[in-house]
Amino acid sequence: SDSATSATPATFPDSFLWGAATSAYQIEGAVREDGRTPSIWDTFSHTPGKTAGGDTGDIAVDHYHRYREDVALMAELGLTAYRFSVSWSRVQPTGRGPAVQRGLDFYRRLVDELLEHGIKPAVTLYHWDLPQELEDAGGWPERDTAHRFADYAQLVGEALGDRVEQWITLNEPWCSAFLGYASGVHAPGRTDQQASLRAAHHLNLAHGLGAAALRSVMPARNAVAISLNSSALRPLSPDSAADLAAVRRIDDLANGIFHGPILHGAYPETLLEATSAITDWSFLQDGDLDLIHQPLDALGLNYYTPTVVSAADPGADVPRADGHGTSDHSPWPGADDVAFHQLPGERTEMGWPVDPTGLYELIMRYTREAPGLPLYITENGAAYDDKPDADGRVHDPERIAYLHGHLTEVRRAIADGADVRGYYLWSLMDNFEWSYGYEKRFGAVYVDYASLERTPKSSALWYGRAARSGALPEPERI
Ligand code: GBH
Repeated sequence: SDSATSATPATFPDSFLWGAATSAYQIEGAVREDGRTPSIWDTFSHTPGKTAGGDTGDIAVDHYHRYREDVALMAELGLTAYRFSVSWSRVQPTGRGPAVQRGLDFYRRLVDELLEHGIKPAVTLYHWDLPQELEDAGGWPERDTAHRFADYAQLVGEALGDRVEQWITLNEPWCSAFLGYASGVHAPGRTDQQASLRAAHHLNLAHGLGAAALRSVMPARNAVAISLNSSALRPLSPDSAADLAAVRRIDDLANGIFHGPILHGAYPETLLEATSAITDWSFLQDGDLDLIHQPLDALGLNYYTPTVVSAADPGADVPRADGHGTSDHSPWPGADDVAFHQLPGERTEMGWPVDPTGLYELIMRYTREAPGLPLYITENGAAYDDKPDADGRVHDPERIAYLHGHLTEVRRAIADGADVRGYYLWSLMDNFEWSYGYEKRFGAVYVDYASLERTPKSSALWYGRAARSGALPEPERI
């Protein structure tokens, strides 16, 4: 990136974590083993027409059986941290009641394997796979789901709190609420804007109750965080007042609806007003904001691409790029007068424009908004059309360039005073990319879906070198 100046130090702090991330449903497979029951993603992926090619996570990359090999690979590459998620329906099959020990044992073995290899585990409790029984009882639009999550958080905290220091309550609640309940491109596939706003509030409540439950059972040294897909927003025309107003509308619906209550103990007034035709927010009860506004030890930012918006006539046939498959339903409640655009220029295989400056902007924004709160980049990465060449190697120079560009912006932010403690590449290996099935490859490690054989791509080797040296190798060196 042009903006990274030569004044930026070449190296990252010694304690910087060089990680990779995954999530349970995307990699584990073994969906019927050891007492696990279906989650909303099992149901959704088995519903015809919901995922590309009808792909499901039934086998995924069989990590449940191959975790030792996967941990060994991470260690060989030189990674120092690994972020994974726990499958709720493996631990608590009905979403209620006591824990299934066989389910927890898998995560105990995984964590022990990581620690033996000197890799620091970070556990995400919820990466979109609600036990189906809880959805049958109403899912996230129901308040009780937040209490069920707190019980589940306590069970996992009791089981792993002695050996895992880094905890993340929820991954990207925006996706759970608005892709799951408004646009319907994610499980459970509902298209009800009012339900999606209720879901967002109950996810916030789940975060707060879950954070408190974790703290009540874990050693005080452990850190509790949340991972948000914070949007870097840009007006289509920077000089247009209407486009700037559209940025503020979407900023409330993308960022403020989560950061507001979690970091500041309040929803933006402008959000409550702009959605008042959809809901009166009567599900927001006295005391909820205090419960949500728990002390946090860190904030996780997931970043892929900026979001460009403009004002549009309501009802006009505007492009609606939600980057997650197509739907006639918008994931933005009450924002039918906003249009979404893609930046010109380079795109990844998802069609997402490459612009590392959005990551710098977000880091600096949250450095200002939450002074003193350590930040982690809990996801960043790209899908490319990777294929093994004749000698079986996988060369992915575009991914190396993507990682180099984004890590350069992280380093620039650190030089400018941001407290970024680590980076988790999305993803360790190719996996089930939700509605896109196995069509999109985000891995630094290539997976042959016939043999399930793993092959590090050149980006994995490049990233491993960065991890070992604490500095970014020149992209053209590999
Ligand atoms: C992450 O979601 C997930 O945590 C991970 O499981 C997944 O595999 C990975 O990214 C890759 O997709 O403004 O309407 O265009 C990323 C989800 C993608 C959500 C971009 C917001 C833009 C929404 N984000 N998206 S829109």
